[in-house]
Amino acid sequence: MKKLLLVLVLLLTAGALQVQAGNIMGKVKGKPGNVVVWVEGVKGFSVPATKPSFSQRGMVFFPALLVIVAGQTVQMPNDDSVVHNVYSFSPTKKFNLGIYGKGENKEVTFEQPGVVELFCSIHKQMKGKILIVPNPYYARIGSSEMYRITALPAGNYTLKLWSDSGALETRRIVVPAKGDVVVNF
Ligand SMILES: [Cu+2]
Repeated sequence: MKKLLLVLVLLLTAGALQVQAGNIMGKVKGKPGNVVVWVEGVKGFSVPATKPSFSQRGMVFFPALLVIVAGQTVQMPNDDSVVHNVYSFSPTKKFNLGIYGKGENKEVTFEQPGVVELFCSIHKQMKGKILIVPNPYYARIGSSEMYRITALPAGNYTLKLWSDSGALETRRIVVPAKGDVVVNF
């Protein structure tokens, strides 16, 4: 009898600890430019340990738009045979890496969410953007115009849509403990 009780208690505890998670999916139509959808207000996630690359290659920034999670560090290697001087005046993150040459790499950590515009003081035509989202629950919209953000803890959140052509939209959403919520833009 005691053993049975112990088994019951263990089963109940395991059930309570199981995270209830749902998915957000939908379609984004007719938004020009690079479009990103992300969730605000998520608690209890870890920042990816990877260090994405935002390089100088062929006299342009590559990629032209990089999306990262707040707290991530970005590598900015010079893959050209000429020197560059990468800088940002954006309030989200101001920095100036100084002049550096072929094969050299510098790293920048972006602590807060927002948009950072990057330039090179030597080559005025060089322009790039880094979008810093608050957590790993985001999706870039590809040519299918579909997106899916999975395994989100159940709860109330704000869903944001951003485009580098200027669109910014906000939706209040409720993520169920199981299954999908559909949000179209
Ligand atoms: Cu340059």
